Amino acid sequence: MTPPAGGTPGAGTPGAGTPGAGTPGGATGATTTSTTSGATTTTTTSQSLPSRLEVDENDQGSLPTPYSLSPSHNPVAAGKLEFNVYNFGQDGHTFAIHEADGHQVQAPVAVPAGQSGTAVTVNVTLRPGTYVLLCTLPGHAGLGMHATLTVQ
Ligand SMILES: [Cu+2]
Repeated sequence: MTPPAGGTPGAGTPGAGTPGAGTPGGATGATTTSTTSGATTTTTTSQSLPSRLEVDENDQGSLPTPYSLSPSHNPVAAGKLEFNVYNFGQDGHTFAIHEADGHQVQAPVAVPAGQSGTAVTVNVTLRPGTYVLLCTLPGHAGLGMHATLTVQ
């Protein structure tokens, strides 16, 4: 299953707010009560969270943490998730998912060097919780190649 080259555009579909088809005349229509009761928007619906994300691995940053692993979205929705992992480094890496306690939920998948234009796709179903995305090669996570992902 090789995804088409060109890379999936970074999600971010702007919320095209469906205009509320203005049916005129309706006196007893749905009254839209705007609940603007605070500055911060609390996440209530998990439906709006993405279930597909990109993960960028790199090994060419600057010291002391030259390695990095960055998910494009966080948090993400629970359930079936599609991780598209890219390697912008010069060495091969892996991609694995652990639970917060270290229990492995996704075995390491190789993400070879040169994998910067085409993603290695990993499909996994995750329950709500906190997970660690990481490269499992010796020392790499310690050099920065890991990230915490919230699934809700
Ligand atoms: Cu690595």
